[in-house]
Amino acid sequence: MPKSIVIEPKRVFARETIRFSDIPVNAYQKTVQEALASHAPQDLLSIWRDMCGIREFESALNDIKTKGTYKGITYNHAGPAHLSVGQEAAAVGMAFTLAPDDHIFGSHRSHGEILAKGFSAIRQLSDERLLAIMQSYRDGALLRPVEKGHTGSVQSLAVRFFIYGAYSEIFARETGFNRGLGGSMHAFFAPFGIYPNNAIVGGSGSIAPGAALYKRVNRKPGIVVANIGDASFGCGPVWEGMTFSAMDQYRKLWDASLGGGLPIIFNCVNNFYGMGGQPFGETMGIQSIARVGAGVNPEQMHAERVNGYDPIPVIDAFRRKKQILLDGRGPVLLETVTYRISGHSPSDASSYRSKEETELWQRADSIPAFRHALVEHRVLTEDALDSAKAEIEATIVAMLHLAVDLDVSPRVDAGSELVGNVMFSNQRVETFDDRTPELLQVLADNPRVQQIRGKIRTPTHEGRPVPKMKAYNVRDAIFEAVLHRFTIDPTMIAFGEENRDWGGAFAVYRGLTEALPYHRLFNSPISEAAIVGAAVGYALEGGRAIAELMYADFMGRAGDEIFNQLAKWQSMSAGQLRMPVVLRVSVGSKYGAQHSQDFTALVHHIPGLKVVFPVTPYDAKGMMNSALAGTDPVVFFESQKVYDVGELFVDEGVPEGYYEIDLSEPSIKRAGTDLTIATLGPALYTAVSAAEELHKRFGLSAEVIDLRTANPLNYEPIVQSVRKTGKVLLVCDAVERGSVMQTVAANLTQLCFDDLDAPPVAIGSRNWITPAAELETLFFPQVVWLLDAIHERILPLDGHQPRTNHTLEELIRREKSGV
Ligand SMILES: Cc1ncc(C[n+]2csc(CCOP(=O)(O)OP(=O)(O)O)c2C)c(N)n1
Ligand SMILES: [Mg+2]
Repeated sequence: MPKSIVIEPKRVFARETIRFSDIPVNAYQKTVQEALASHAPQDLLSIWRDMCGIREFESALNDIKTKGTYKGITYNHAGPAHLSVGQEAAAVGMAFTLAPDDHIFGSHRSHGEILAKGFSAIRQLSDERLLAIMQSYRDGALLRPVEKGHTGSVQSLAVRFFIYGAYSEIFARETGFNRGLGGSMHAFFAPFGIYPNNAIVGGSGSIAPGAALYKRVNRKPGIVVANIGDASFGCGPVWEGMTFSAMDQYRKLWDASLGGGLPIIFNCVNNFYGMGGQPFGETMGIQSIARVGAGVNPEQMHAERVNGYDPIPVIDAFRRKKQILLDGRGPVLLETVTYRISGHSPSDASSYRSKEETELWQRADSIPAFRHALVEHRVLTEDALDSAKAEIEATIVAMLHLAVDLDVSPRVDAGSELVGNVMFSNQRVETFDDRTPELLQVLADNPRVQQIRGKIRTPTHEGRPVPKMKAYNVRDAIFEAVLHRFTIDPTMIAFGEENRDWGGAFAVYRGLTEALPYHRLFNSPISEAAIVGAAVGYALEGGRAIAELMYADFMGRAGDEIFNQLAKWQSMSAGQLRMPVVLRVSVGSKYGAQHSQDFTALVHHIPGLKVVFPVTPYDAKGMMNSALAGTDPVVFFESQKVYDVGELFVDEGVPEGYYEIDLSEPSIKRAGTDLTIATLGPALYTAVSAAEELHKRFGLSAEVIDLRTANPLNYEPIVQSVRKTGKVLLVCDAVERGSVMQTVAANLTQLCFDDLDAPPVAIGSRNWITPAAELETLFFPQVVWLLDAIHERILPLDGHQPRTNHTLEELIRREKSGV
């Protein structure tokens, strides 16, 4: 059933006023006495201890970084250290109310948040659970060094473990949370609800909504907090993430039992600075980040600005905001005001602010201020505070000692293939949960399933080619594979622009609307960054997602999410996280310069992505099946030129049942002996036509190989073919400069050097904009180009009169002029 949200002109044009409500600023007005009385003294002591711990952790790091020594420990730390001295109250207040099931995502300046959340989780988890985590996490690699000589409680052991893991991670040690592959800006520890921290400013803004989405769709407990800086509110993806989180459909169209609005708090850690730029008064006009909420939804994201220089108002705010999320009324925007006393990094000379200003904030420093309040109001004695402080500081120094010691905390073996081995998880997971997948109908009743049943899946029928209308095509193949996985894996969701009702941008999903509830298939805002980012967050939490970008051309809008997020979290977690995301991108034609680009080369260049481009129904179904059973991010290119094409190469036809195709395997589409033509994308069909002409006109037998994939790619069958033929032409529809085929040509030159009669030649589209549909034959490789290129550069064709210029002089001319 399509949704029916009727738009009535009469209502739309009725006179009205859009009203905003007041946004509270520093609403917490309890007296210090009242504030302290609302917490147990033991909790207040923990808060104090945590703040002191963070301060010590960061101060030690600052000294190590700037002086190479701290309390007798010497070490030269090469990596970054973005410190949060001054921001401790904000971090501890944020973490205080969060349960281990509540997940935080953060920024490059997250050490304080990580520690605060870790300490908070340690206090809440049972000894058994803590031991189980420490013993199982990386098979006890972080536990062994810290349990030696330890005689205290399990909780104190966990504190040692946690601080040690954090320092080790920062110092790129094998004993770090993520074997040092994350490092200072990306450190995280999922068992305590600490999810990836992001060196891309605002990076968590588009990912954390996916984590909240996971919690809703899969009915998991807990909320999600995205801790992002004030300056990150200038980032498009942050706005997209908020818009995505505030979609009406969660509360208006989704099943109420799922819990309503996304359970996410965008927590702006407002320290008034980017690095040196000031969002208020200089680089933005917002004046207060809380104001942003008013632009996002009628609830104004329940936005509020709180004093983050005191942990108590922050705790109060988080408690209230968490309840809003649990009531299904999210998302929430919180502006937690604090100040970064430390520089942006230890090399920062603070040239952008006055000494007087820093001193003002130092005088108001939350740590001595909190101590003063506790002592003055006789909540805790100076002795109790001092000994808690001394204890945590001693632990931190001891853990720093262990972490810098190369014997205790070695680096990963330099000669090992560790990084290479964790770029992909290469697993096969049938389903990420054993719940019964939610479907709206028996598949036999689905109109699309019924329609496909009547189609012909073989290249010919009763001796004749199959008419287009009757052919089982690429569109059907992708649909079948997607529908199959929806019936197996209850966590699987698909979303993107026009995915529901419309049937997916090019009708690939037609029929899915009838089969799936809203939360498994939904329309997103036109927010490519949030679409990919949410899929990343969803996968990091343990679900499978298919995100769709309507045209490959729009990948730029999701550049960070594709290049820095989707591609990197598996390896930055040292293989502990998986990324089961299929990103469908459709390559257009006929729509000109901004709707017709094949960007395989861009993504193929980025380590950490699988990149495939099937163009036949058999390949599309088998490869989508593999992608959807895997655990790696797959950028799944589809060509609008071939959505309607039936199977032409597999005589037995496309199986109705399930099968998989190895995502690294090229496919020989036509056997031959004189010349190899390898293709990627719809150029396969151009190559097949060229092969036919070569045969008809010149009696040559060309072997046509469809790579089907750009990465990973098994070169063996290609090398075998080229060794046999001694000649190879490589063709794709992407612009020729820097194309995947140029990489393949360069590799084949080395792999087959002794067997080649001519250098490998790569043909692509011209290095131009894609012109109008009427002019496309000037742009995309044509059959005649292939023949001309073979004639000029590989094998003179008897009597052939070239019509296009593929000479080497022309190559030089084009390169020189940059086109
Ligand atoms: C996309 C991006 N642009 C620029 C940078 C460089 N950079 C690192 S931190 C920073 C300032 C961030 O300010 P804010 O978001 O307020 O966080 P804060 O550093 O104050 O915690 C900049 C510009 C980056 N890491 N990522
Ligand atoms: Mg800032």
